[in-house]
Amino acid sequence: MDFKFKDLPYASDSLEPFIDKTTMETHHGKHHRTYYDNFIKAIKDTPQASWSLPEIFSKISTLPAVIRNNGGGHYNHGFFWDCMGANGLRHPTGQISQHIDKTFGSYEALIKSMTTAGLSRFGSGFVWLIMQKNGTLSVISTPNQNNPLMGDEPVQGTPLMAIDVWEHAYYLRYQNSRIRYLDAFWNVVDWKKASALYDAL
Ligand code: MN3
Repeated sequence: MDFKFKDLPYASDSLEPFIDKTTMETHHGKHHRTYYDNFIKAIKDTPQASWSLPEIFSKISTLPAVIRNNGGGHYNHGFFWDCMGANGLRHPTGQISQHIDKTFGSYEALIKSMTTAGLSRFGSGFVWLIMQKNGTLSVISTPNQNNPLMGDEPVQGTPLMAIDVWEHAYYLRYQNSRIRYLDAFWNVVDWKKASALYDAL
């Protein structure tokens, strides 16, 4: 596989004031970059160098922790950047919107569910909206750099939306207040990718 480290899909200051420029630059250019570099180093000259990320994640329990942590870190951040945008689609539309209403009652209830999941995650991790194989739309959280594609996660599925709840995602602007960061996130959310992923299922 040709694994790529991509630029942010928007200017690093374009999510201000909700997510600050320094956080975006550090988070993308240092944290994500380090996961990426360490992932590439970890798979170099191994069979995994020719696998796709979903293949690697499906067999993650058989692979070294360094691949889990850094491969997960690379994928999760790449996914997360696309979940935000300066001119994002701030409200889900179309089929995914109908499914959200049917499952959670309303978009506001989904926000509440993802916020609660983020606050309940002890330590570091991610919150996800996923589609399980059986067609159930679910909010889950994963520890560290795990994700819902990993074969040993208790609830697995296709990621549609992600929020990074590691302290490095919010500490500079919000210090220890994860709730203020989670509240701010919905001002910069972009549902375009989630809608497209849903429609492609
Ligand atoms: Mn992060």
